[in-house]
Amino acid sequence: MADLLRLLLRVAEKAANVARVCRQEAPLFQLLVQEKTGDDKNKKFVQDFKTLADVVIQEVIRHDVGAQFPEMAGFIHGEESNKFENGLGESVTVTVCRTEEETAALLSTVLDGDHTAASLLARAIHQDPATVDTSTDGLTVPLSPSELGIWIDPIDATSQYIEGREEVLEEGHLSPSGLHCALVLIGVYLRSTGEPVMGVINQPFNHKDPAGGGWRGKHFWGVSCGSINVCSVSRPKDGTGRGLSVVLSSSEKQVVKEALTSLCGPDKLVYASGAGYKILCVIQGLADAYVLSEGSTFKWDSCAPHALLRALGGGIVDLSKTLQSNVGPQDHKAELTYHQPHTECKGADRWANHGGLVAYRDCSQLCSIIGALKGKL
Ligand code: 2IP
Ligand code: CA
Ligand code: CA
Repeated sequence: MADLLRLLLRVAEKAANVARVCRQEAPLFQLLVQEKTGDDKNKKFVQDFKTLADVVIQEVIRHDVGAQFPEMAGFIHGEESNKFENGLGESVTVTVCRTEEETAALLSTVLDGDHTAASLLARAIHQDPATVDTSTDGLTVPLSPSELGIWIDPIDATSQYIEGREEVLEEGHLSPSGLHCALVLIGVYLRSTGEPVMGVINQPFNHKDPAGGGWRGKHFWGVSCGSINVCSVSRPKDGTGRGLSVVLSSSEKQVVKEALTSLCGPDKLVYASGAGYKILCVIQGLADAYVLSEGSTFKWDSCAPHALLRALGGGIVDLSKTLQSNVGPQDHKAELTYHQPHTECKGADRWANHGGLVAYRDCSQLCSIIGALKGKL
């Protein structure tokens, strides 16, 4: 299934192009950042456009993967629904059509007849992305499409995407907020066990082209399946003696901050936006772990980066299950899985990571964190 990986890298790059186009092209950008003033219809329209960027990206991914792997078509899930109500109260199903013109015509009905904006979006959807350098040659993945399902978060950290603050990233340095926190996340899991087996992360706004050609992205991928564990990011050097560093949401509970300060020291706790970006920081070694005590992330947030962490020898556990369990945190029963909804819940909550989570690269560091939090939550 190395061809699935190559397809996901390509389609994630296409998704990143759509995300960049929405910020770069004036007619789309104005819709994205327009102040929410004016009458209700206008407010709703602006709100809708923000969702539309997400919906369009998710549909592009779903369309392209379903076209090449029809066996997967019914198992490609994401954060967004493609049913859309436009400013006139009409219900429109957003799909990728056969031709660019047809897609533009369909999008125009969602965009209340704004043909310019619709054509710009349709062009990005139908354009082949620049070839992504993947170095996946020689990789074989012993899985078949009929065993797999997919979780998509078309844009994670939407608030950072819309706010759009530009940061210059320093190599080896975690930058807490800004456009670079917005990520396209595509995760693949095994339908039978829910294990994450493949993940692609595209960071559409990694750096500005020095020659003035706008934003350039960066991509990351990983495969973890049986004895095959490959990741585009090499395992960061062991920082023994350096002390443990943990990344948190700025809205994390005070008790958690205090317990982790005792464990790591005050300057080893850092805060960053975006659930996906925080896990990416752990993957890249910019932090050792990400702790979240709330159920505020979903399967589409964690599936893709989880596969990369597993390929590096780490993982993501359910925090509350791990705290309750008598067996050690390495017990794989506490690793997050992706195939079963919480049937007692409604809507997005069916797919929430209810118990919170800890994303880690190193099991012994996970043990220290669990030790520090035991009895505190
Ligand atoms: C959000 C986004 C938020 C995150 C939240 C996610 O996804 O990643 O940034 O909160 O958990 O569900 P925080 O930044 O506090 O970690 P989206 O942007 O897709 O809604
Ligand atoms: Ca998200
Ligand atoms: Ca999202």
